[in-house]
Amino acid sequence: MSNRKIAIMGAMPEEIEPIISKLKDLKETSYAANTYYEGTYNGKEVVVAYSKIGKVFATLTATSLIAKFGCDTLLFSGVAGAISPELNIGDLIIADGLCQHDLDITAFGHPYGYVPEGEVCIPTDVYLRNIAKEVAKEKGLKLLEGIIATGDQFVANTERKDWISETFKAHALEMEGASVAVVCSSLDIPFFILRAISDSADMDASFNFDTFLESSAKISADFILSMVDAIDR
Ligand code: 4EH
Repeated sequence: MSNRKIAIMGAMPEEIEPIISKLKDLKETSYAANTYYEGTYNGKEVVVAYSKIGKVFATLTATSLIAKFGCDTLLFSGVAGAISPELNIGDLIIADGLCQHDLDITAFGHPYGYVPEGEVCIPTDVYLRNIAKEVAKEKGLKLLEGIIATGDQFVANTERKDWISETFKAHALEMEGASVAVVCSSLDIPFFILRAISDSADMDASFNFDTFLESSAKISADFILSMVDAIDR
């Protein structure tokens, strides 16, 4: 049995509710204008929170989970807009790397997504990715692996989506993952980003998002809980 303290983070209440409802020994703590749920899942210690939407809130929550609550591993669960045509609503994607599609100091000759002393694409933990592949195999689920692009925009147009696709070779997009990546890589905490597709970031995105948020969030949350069971380091 590992004695790790695993952070499980989402952005919206719908993304973490299916996880909180399965915890034991639940204790709620208010911190930094948010609620943190400490508990156990099959004997493993976890701390769960939703950040609220976007990069700044996600940065605050990831930092708090690590620096205030003492988590030493971070798993993100949520939904995303699809870029890759291979991804349909409800499909799962794990990030091999995260980039910020709205970060732009190209006026100084830098590439999109880059600032000095940063990285365009921050890789996720290989051990956690391998656990995800084992879980997917066991459950007979399709699991895509690719770059996920993050920005403070709900993308609902194909021009922007195609630009992100070409510029970052991204397979999916959302609004929090790269923040978690910056925080965790800076603090040397192994992290993992899982997303189930809720829409395709096109003109139907807001309608599909509202329709599929709950069901796709649950697909991602259930998978994350199986990963918690499988983590044995
Ligand atoms: O946390 C935000 C949510 C949308 S904004 C990012 N999440 C969902 C992932 C996501 C996404 N991000 C950018 C799914 N589809 C996306 C897309 N573009 N097309 C939101 C949602 N509901 C109410 C208010 N804000």
